[in-house]
Amino acid sequence: MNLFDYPANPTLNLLPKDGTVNYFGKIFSPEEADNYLNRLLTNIAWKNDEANIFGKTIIIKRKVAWYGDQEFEYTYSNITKKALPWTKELLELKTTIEAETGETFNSCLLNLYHTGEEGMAWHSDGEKDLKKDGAIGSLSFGAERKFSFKHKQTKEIVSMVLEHGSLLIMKGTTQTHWLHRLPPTNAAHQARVNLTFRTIVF
Ligand SMILES: [Mn+2]
Repeated sequence: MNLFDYPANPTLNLLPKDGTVNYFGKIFSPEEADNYLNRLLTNIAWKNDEANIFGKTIIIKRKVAWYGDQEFEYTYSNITKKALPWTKELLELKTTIEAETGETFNSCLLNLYHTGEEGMAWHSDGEKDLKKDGAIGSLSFGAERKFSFKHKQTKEIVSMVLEHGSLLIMKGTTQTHWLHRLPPTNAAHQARVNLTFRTIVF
């Protein structure tokens, strides 16, 4: 079997309009991807996600972590987090995807979905401290999961499968015009780790 079973075309825009999404497919061999998955599960300071809803703190099953060049503060769901310093594997991954895409990143939000029961509802990454129209590099390890975009006005939906060891880039006006989500599924029983490399501005 070839390491790269489904060659993807990273120059293809998967969105029909109002933004750019490029899928690079599997950029790591299965062995490298397994190795990163294990290292990330072990070495990342995973914490259950929390949301502040009407003044009440809700504990979420999905785990998260936040790393960066500096102790950036990052706020979402009304909770502010301070970035931890890069680990060895995160720096390796950042260097790899910077070379692959020609973009640069200064921070990374990680999500751990333990099984297919865990997902992420429709949202866009429109936080005010993110660089406007900056690229977001999304690496996936572990269970293959469907990922969808929905146009905010036309409600048009575009979906793809994010493979183990794969890279997806969202850039341009994608966050302004499109929502995205990770739907829950009965098909996935293994964990998925997702890393989204971003650029934070002050
Ligand atoms: Mn997102």
